[in-house]
Amino acid sequence: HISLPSYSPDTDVKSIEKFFVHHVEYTLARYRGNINQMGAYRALAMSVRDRLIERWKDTQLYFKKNGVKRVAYLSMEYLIGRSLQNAIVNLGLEENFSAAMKNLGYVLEDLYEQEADAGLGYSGLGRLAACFMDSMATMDYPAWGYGLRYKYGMFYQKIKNGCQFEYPDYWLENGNPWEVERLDIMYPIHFYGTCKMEMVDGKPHMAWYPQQKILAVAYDTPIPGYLTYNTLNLRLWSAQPSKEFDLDQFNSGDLYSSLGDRSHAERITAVLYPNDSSFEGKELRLKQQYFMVSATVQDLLRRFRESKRQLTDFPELVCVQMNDSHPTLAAIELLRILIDVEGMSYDESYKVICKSFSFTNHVVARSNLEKWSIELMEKVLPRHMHLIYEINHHFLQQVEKKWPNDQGKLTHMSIIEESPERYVRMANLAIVICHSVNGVTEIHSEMMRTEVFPDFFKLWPERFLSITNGVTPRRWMLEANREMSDLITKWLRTPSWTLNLDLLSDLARQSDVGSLQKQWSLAKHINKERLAGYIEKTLGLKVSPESLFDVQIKRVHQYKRQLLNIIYVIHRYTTIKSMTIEERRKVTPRVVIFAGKAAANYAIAKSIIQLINNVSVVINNDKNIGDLLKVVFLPNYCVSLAEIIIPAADLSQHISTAGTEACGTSAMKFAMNGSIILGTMDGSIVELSKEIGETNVFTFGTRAYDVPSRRSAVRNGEWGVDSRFEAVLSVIERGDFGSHDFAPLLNSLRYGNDYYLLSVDFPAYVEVQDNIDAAYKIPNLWNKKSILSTAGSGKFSSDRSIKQYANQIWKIKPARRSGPI
Ligand code: DL6
Repeated sequence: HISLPSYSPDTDVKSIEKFFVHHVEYTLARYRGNINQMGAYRALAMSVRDRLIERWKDTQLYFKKNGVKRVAYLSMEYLIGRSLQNAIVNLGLEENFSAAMKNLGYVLEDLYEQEADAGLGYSGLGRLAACFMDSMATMDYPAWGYGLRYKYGMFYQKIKNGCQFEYPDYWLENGNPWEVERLDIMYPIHFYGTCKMEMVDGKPHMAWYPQQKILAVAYDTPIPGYLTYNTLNLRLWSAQPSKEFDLDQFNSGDLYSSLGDRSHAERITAVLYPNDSSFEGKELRLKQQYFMVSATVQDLLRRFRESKRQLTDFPELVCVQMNDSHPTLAAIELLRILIDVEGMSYDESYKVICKSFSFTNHVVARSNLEKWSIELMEKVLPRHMHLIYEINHHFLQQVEKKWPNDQGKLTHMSIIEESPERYVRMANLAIVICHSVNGVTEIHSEMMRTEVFPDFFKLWPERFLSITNGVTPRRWMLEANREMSDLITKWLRTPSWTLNLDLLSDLARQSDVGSLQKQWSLAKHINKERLAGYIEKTLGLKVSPESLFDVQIKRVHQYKRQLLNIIYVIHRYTTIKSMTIEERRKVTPRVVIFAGKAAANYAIAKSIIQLINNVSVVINNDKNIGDLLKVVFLPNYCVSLAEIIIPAADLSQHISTAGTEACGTSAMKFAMNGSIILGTMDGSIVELSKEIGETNVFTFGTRAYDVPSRRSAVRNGEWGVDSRFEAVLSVIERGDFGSHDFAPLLNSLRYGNDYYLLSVDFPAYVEVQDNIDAAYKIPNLWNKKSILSTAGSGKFSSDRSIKQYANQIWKIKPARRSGPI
């Protein structure tokens, strides 16, 4: 094992026991002999947190003393999952903690299970932010994460009679031992009101008279790096009513209104908006965004001022990375403060923001780019709207200069959309004010250059970068898949792959070695047994770990095509049913596993969940089929569930219509865990198949460049639909899978409506599935592909992504604390 030399006497087994007992007795006020598993988890988590806090304070002091440039990572989502195991593993102390807990009568792994997931995110960009925090800490970069402390995270999904129901996820129910409430760090955030032009020192000056003031209180969560003393901070803001305003009403005897104000203020950070639903236009979401960025900018300025340098030097000490366009108002807020509060000129202030800010775009379709109604912006943030107009005015002059008299360019590129309604185009704004904008895979970045923002690319080619996403191997391999991690360490003869994932490539050389293959498939089998146990416990369904575990887990969305998968499952089922006994002997038994949430107001996605569940009831109860085919929908997809499923997958599906998935980071996690990829040439699959080798992944379907012409063929009824596909639609229509009204779902595939090309890709999908069945029958071949999947996944560590951000965009350097100061 690689581990840190322990400089603190507090991390030996006896000290861990002592601190644990201290928290049981003094923090939880319980008797040491009378504590349940949840109590034990909390006491343990708090003793781990104490260790982190020491390191984190020292790290901050170290950064400050050395005057290093820092990056602030701004994201509306952080899909963190659980923290206990991650913290203990990153501290390099799992053995000590395990021994200490054993001495006290607990099993460490059981305590891990007590923790609720911190689900402060819904989509890929939220999990990406969490992986990035781990990598920034591990690689010693001076970084801060900023976001919101939602009281209710991503909804809890229950399935009843096949249908998704959403329940609030009050993840703070048992307290959150990882955070520190910082009542000493609080900023006022203003909304609404009016702006007036006034004369200050003989010069015209726009003054904002806001109407509402709410306080942002910091909650800090230490983020430990892996095997480094460096520990970073994730600062999440929570809304509180401002005392002054309460007092006014209180004094006038209006007690209930003052309470009303309180709950009104707290609403801002009450709940996360799942970002598939159209939150555009929702005032509360706009307030959330501004609340987060205003508090953050004030915090950055406060820390910057400690350096005593001039504000024009801000970009030399601070850079800001915006995770999608949601935090773009941060730049406008900084501009406002520099001009209105600090009295700097527009030009000077504008230079500061352009040098400081950079933007990652996670969206592919132009229609999905974020925009805000101008009416709403003018109401909630009138001064910011003025500044946006001013920025647009200067920007359009540049466009006019480059393309004189080109009204089309002005209309398309403007930050303001004029018709049919007036909107602020947040991505356009972000590109204009940032010095760098990046896509999240090569194919996505190319689409940004050619389809999404082609004119911006022509204007500022140097601004456009591509940085392929990555995931942290600590959580997704070392912690989630201990069996395989130990094997990798053994066969690579070093544990350092956890810090240098490129080392995995050496497994390729050994992929034919029989004993490695044997141990590899045994590790997979153990993980499959674990998942089978979970499925039985959760759904009461027995599945055989001997079957091929075929997994698709992700948000449920039409473009991700879970519907194509379930249509194929029905086809497979009817095919098996029509087989003779002799033919059935040749069938590769499969367990097809789904998990994923649909946004609450996304009716078609919810209908897909219903269909999957209805199909599973029919197939799983068909005695005639037995273990040849099982279908599983695991409810409440979340990080901790993914940690059980991913290591157990033989095959994982990433089958979005080409050109619709910006990246898709789950494929990286699956490949790292030796799952073979079944995918379309979209997002991360393009690069994964290059790294793993095209013959070792199963790809199929329309390529992105052919999508437009096929779409138009479908729309015009010129595409001949495969009879097997149509047969499946008919059995659904006939009611073989329940009486639920699947008509809207079926209609989305017929009459020229098949926008995501399921009918077009179906024949190729069936064919590739046959190839998979055949490959699975040859264990040597399959195991080799599985080992090669892991061997080829080194590029997809988030450490590599972060290094690229640091070198190419942020221009920051690691600052590693070598030990106690
Ligand atoms: O870049 C992270 C992640 C990608 O892997 C996904 O392909 C992409 O869909 C996702 N995008 C978002 C944006 N919001 N929405 N919807 O999360 O980003």
